[in-house]
Amino acid sequence: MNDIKERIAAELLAVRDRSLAYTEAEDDLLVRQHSPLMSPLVWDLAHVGNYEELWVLRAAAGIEPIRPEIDDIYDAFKHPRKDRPTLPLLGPAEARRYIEGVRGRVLDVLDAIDLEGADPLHRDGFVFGLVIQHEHQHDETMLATLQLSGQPGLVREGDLPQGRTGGPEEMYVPAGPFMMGTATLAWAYDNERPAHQVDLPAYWIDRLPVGNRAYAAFIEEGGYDDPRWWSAEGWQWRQRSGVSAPLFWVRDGDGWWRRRFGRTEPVPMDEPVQHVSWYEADAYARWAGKRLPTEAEWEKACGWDPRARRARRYPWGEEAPDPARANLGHRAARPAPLGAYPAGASAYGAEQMVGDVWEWTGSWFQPYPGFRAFPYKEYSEVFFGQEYRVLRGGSWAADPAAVRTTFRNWDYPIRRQIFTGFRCARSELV
Ligand code: AVJ
Ligand code: FE
Repeated sequence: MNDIKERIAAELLAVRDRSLAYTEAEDDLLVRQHSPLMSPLVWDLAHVGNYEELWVLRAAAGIEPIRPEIDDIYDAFKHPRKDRPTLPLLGPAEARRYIEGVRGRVLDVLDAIDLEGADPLHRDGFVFGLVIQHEHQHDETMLATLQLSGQPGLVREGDLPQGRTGGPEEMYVPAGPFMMGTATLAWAYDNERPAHQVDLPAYWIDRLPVGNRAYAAFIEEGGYDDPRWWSAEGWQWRQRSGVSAPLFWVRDGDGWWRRRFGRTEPVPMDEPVQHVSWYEADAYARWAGKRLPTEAEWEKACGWDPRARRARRYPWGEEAPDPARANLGHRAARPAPLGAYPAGASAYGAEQMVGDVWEWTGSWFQPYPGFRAFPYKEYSEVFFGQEYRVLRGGSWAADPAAVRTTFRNWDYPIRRQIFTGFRCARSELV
């Protein structure tokens, strides 16, 4: 096997180890629905195998279906999450057997495939990148499910670097064009293409994500009760939901506590805030005299190298993420403290743009000019419009395989179970 094939095999193994680790629990925990927002864990487990069967075995290799009768159950578009516990799902043991059977054949396909072939699914191992990133994204979703369930067990206390205080609050990004999206990253999704030039006026972007201390000040100063800070829709949501703090926060006397995978602990004031909706992020930004960055502003501040006039794969350059540069891959079950990654700074000096928390942007999830769906419309295209807001950067729970400066994630503006925070921006005063 050549280097690329070995790398693919290693990534396939790593993501499967991860999925199995998240589903080691007793059957009852796996088949139960912990929240109507989420699938039972055993659905995600078999779904990633079914997706792998559909794309690698059937679409890329032309192999006959193994279990066509279960396709319907694991088609995310046929059954909303809230209905999934009522489906005749494979049980945990059967799901594990099924995905292992698929995986065995996938490794045979990998052995035989021509990565320089004409088929765009084969070329550069695209179809393997597709299933690896897909499974990692479901693993992150499973972590959110487990966090909602309140179960202990997934708190990993990997070493995170210390935070660092001082330094500028905002970084200046001068006016000028940059290239948004990618023309060169082989495993990028269709929604990251094509690369296109975007010319932005000058702006300021926060060096760091908004922290819990600043967010708590917004709460203390009545931010949740003042419609001035909220969009019309956001205020409606605020009224209807009764929300008055990030999800999983509990007030105790004068202090704030949070629930994290079954533990209750004081809110660490020096961490980026997470579990806030887009509406809360938007309101905070207005209270702070700022706004959310547009998606283009976010990407330029993160990935553009103005000296070399080219985009970087990661804020710091091309080298793969490591523990000194970003908090990714569920090494610890939390964001790192603010200022922990000076070595992970972007060319413009913005920090913690990759890892720690996903960041809400001010933009709707829309196609780039010249977008072409590949390999299927249901990955990105059906979500374009004015329903979903773009999230960028990846959280502590995102794997490096599914993180890069051009990677786009999206969700409904009311969602809070995801590992999401934000940073602010503002236009240059003229
Ligand atoms: C890109 C995270 C919004 O979880 O709905 C998983 C990824 N697509 N299976 C999602 C995805 C198909 C997607 N997000
Ligand atoms: Fe999926």
